[in-house]
Amino acid sequence: MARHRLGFSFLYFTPHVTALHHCWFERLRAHGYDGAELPVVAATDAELRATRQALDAAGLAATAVGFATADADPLAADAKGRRAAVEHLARCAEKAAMLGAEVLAGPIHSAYGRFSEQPPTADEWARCVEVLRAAGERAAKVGVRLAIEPLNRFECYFVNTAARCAELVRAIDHPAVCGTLDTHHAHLEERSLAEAIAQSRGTLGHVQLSENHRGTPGTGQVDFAKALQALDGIDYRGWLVIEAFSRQDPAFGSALRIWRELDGGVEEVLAAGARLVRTD
Ligand SMILES: [Mn+2]
Repeated sequence: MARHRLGFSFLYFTPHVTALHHCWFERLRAHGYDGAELPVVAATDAELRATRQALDAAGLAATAVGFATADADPLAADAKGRRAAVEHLARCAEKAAMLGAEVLAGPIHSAYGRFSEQPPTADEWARCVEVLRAAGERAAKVGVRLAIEPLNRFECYFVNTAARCAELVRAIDHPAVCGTLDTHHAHLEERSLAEAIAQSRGTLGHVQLSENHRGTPGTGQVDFAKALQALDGIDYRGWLVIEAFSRQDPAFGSALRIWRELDGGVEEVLAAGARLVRTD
């Protein structure tokens, strides 16, 4: 199996990383991780500079995670809203670049948590293509790729599957725009994880490994060995980021519908995540 760079998402701790969280970088390194996946939407420039310094000191790289918001929605019917979406995503890409990240993943296709209560329309598709192409052009200028993440039906209505994400990436047709696959969402939406990955050939730029229950990876129903094998089958060379959620930040935990303990602590999650990927 190809050796992938292994990351750990700090959304486990918080949607807003500050110096309080930098102590975990050394633990990631100790467990064999190559990088941290860091949320950028709420981060200030000063925080990003401090985080970059702490990453460098620990010998870690970064990937970034962001999302589209209600006032910066790529699907907005008005041109002003879509311009705001391009600016928001361009700004997220700039923040990613400040961390030294080359990829910004997440649900950047539509405002997180907003539902039209209807299936997606052709007009929405056209707006999304236009906005993400323009945002990709801006991201390319700072050396960042936008990696569109499909979410399950309970978190979004616009991109639920790998096939639709691949179709969207092909329609956008920009070298700085690619797709993400998160095994948690795929577990809910796909007929087969292997088939979903095969359908992502040529468009997949980022992978998040996450359990069906969002807790310690390897303790649930997701077949990670099969996913890794399928990723080798499409010659995937990008990051593998361990994504688990908790109630360490109670408000964020509630927003993500985490209502119980899903793990035995961060050390357990870090070790289990590394074990999934570092079989050599
Ligand atoms: Mn994810």
